[in-house]
Amino acid sequence: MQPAFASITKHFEFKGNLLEVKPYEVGHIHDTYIATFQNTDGAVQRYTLQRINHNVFQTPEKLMNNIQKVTAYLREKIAATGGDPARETLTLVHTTEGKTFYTTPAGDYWRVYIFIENTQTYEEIQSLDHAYNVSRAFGRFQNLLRDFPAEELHETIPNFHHTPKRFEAFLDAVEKDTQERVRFAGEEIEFVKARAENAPVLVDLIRQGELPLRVTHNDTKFNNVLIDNKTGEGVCVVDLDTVMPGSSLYDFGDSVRSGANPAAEGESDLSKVEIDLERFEGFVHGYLDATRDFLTPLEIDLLPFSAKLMTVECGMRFLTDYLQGDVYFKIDHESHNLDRARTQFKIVADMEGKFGRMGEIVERYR
Ligand code: GN1
Ligand code: MG
Repeated sequence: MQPAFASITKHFEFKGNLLEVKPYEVGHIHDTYIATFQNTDGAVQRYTLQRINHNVFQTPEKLMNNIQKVTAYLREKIAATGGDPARETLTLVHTTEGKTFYTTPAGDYWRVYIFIENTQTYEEIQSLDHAYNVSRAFGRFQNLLRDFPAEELHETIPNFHHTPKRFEAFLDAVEKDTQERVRFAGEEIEFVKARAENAPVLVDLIRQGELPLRVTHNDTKFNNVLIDNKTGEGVCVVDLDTVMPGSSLYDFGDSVRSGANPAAEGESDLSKVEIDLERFEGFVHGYLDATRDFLTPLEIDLLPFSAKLMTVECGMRFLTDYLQGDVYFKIDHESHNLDRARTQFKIVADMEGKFGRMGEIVERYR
């Protein structure tokens, strides 16, 4: 059943009359809609309306506080460098009470952003330029936030990319086997266990001070960059829920995981799934064009490893959710999370075979 939109939109500072609301099927976490309003002069303005998943984000107020701070900071930085803040970062619409979200009597949390026109996201990488532009946009995002005071940000999902803790949660799900699904996932479980030694590499280097802690995006799926319809450039980075202290390697690694495989994230025909090295090159080139000035040599050395680790981690999270009965990610068929896990592990296996070539590509652009 669709929510009663008028009873939600009336709490926000909208101009004009609500014409329509349409579901917008993106992401595995929140419920997203596009709301169209018409002003008295006839002009039409679209907005993105989201019901925050507060099972995943358990402190929506703190989450929205982060987003408010980060977008305000970005707006200033973008203006100072001659950019257009209305297009290059998200703008929240406030409630009539001046808040960044509205809580319904039933306890749902809603927020609204102005829709950035003449841009779109894609569910597949369109070209090598697209890979380059997505990656450069994520790199630029990190560059803009270089001096953001990290201590001002709340950790919206604690230990989000703490791979060893993700690994422990996975082992616990296998051990408990509440859904009796372990019997369907024997090979996948072994695949993860065989890579256990990779899990602590990045968190250990951060703890030892070898890798810098930065303010990062942490959810750099390629469809989290709005692409300009005319120029094809990456205009704006969206989905700011997990912006918090992290590693540049989480961001680079996850963008490669999501975008360098030409098949869908949950593709069940594994023969279509691989790491495409040309796309990988696009990601490396775009990312380094925006970050080469400030990344440390070790961060650059670890780019190929980060792609592998973030793909293992994501696959492990899908598999954990499958074993726990699909309580976290939205699914559209019973084995969806298992299919997604298999896809990730096929990418990992392919990366292991091409690891040397991935390293050579990084050397060419560093
Ligand atoms: C989720 O929000 P969305 O769908 O872009 C998840 C990411 C995963 C991704 C896998 C908060 O991202 O961590 O990499 O699914 N976000 C959260 O597709 O868990
Ligand atoms: Mg997200």
